[in-house]
Amino acid sequence: MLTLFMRTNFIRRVNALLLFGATLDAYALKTRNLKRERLMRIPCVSFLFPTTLALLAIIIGVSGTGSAASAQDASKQVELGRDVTLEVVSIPPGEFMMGSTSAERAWAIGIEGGAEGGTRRESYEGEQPRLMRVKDGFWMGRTEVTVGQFKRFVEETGYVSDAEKSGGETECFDPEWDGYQLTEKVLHPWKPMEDKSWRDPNFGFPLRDCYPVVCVSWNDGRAFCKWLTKRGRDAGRLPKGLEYRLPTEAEWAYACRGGRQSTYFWWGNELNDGEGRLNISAVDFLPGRNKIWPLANAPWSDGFAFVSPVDHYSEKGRNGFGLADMCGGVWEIVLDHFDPKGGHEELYFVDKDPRPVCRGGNYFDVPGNARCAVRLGLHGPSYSDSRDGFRICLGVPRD
Ligand SMILES: [Ca+2]
Ligand SMILES: [Ca+2]
Repeated sequence: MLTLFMRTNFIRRVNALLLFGATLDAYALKTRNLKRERLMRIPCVSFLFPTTLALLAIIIGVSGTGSAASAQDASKQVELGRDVTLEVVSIPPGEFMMGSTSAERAWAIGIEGGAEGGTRRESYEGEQPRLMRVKDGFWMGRTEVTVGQFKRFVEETGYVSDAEKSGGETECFDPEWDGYQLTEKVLHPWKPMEDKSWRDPNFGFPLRDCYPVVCVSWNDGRAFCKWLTKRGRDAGRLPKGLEYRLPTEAEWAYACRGGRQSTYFWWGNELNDGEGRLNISAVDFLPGRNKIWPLANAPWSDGFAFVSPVDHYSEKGRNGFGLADMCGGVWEIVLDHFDPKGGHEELYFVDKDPRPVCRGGNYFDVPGNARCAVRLGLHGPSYSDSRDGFRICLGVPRD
């Protein structure tokens, strides 16, 4: 039985990678009108190598464990200039379950999950898990976009973020906050500030290039992606038919699960197995205080009360696709507009009052709010705060 299971799994893995290789081959074929020697020089061809290597790794059995561990070998560095790079990882097409079961939602608001019960947040995950397909392979940032990467974008373009515009604001941690009255409702520690932005998110400690960029909006994330696309095209390094953009909600949710169909977290259902894998609300003192977040539920130290360097937990913090910080770190704004009834397989946009979806929970969240299925709608496309960032993907255009 086990052998049969392993063989079926093996065939599915190979099929998935062959399909992804075929998708990339299709892009290469589109460029057939180029001379062969020129074709050999375009990066599209170099994109094929990691896939082939991953496939070979599976065939010769050196890919490690897990159906998607093989994909960890398929990565590529995108040059942003001035020695700044952004690593993308290949994600094969596949299926997953969007949403969560009632048992999972009950856990999320229980003792371990620690999320506030009686809110509508659980219903946002959808009635029940729904099978969804991501039919095109794509590439995704290994990590959330960092301060250093966003800085390069601003250096080169002079871009002014939504929070920095006249009348703009962003929500940051209030240093005066003292919300430890646990017998009553815990007061929210974030408040709108006009003079803060991604350059200074008011953490109270120096900003580092290796932190995820925060205080950026859906608009800002899209502008960053457009810059990446233009940069790649201008340099002749972007395969035809692909663009940098925010991932769709389905792509993000699928990528978060790292090859699994449906578990609370990308490593499984056990919270304790999350130790050393993610940055959420744990038993770490806030800077300058001898207190932790009042609702901290993870019973270990993860080293950070606020943001942590991206990929800080390295191999142990990467999911089956090799992606870091998909749960925790900072919330990740995706391309879709929020539908309170649940996420969609195809890109979902509304005409009126769009609210971008963000995913994955953050450093301030309890475990129940840092699951793969958790989703929130932001106030609007220009809204930002110091718990939200984004991650890019490279794929077929979606809007
Ligand atoms: Ca933490
Ligand atoms: Ca994250």
